[in-house]
Amino acid sequence: MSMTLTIIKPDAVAAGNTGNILAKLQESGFKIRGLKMMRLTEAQAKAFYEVHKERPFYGELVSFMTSGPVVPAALELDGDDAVPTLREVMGATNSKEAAEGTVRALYGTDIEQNAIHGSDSDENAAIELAFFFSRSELLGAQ
Ligand code: FUP
Repeated sequence: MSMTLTIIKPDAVAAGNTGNILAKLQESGFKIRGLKMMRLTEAQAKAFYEVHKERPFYGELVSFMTSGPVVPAALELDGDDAVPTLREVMGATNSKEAAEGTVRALYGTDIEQNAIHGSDSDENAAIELAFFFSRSELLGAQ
C-alpha cells in the first residue's frame, strides 16, 4: 500500500463539500487513515507552503488557507500509486482548466480556490502526512 495527503481547503469546507469530496476519494479507491478539521495558523500555512515563499501568490495563498477551517486527510491506496492517483482524481491546479469530473473541476473555482491539495511526490507525501498527523494517529487507524 501507499499513502498521500489531501487537504480539503477553506472554500470547499465553507461550501459544504467536505462529505462529497471524501466520498469521491473513497469511490476512487482511497481508504481514510487519518482525518481532522482545524484552522491553520498563519505560521502553519506559511510553513506548509514554504516551497512557494518567493512566488508572487504566496501571501494570498497563506491568507486563503487561513481564512476558515480545513480538513486534512491521510489517504491510503492498495499498490504504489497513491500520489499519482490522487493527482489524477484532483485535476489541474487551476479549477477552470481541470478535466471534467475531477475534484477541482467539480468543487473548485479558480487557481487559488481549488478545493483540495494533493501531495506531489512520495517524499513530500511523507513530509506532509507528518505535518498533520502523528505516527500514533496514523498507526492507530489501521
Ligand atoms: P498543486 O500541486 O496543483 O496544488 O499546485 P502548486 O503546488 O503549483 O501550487 C500550490 C497552490 O498554490 C495551489 F493549490 C494554489 C496556489 N497557487 C496560486 O494561488 N496561484 C498560482 O499561480 C499557482 C498556485
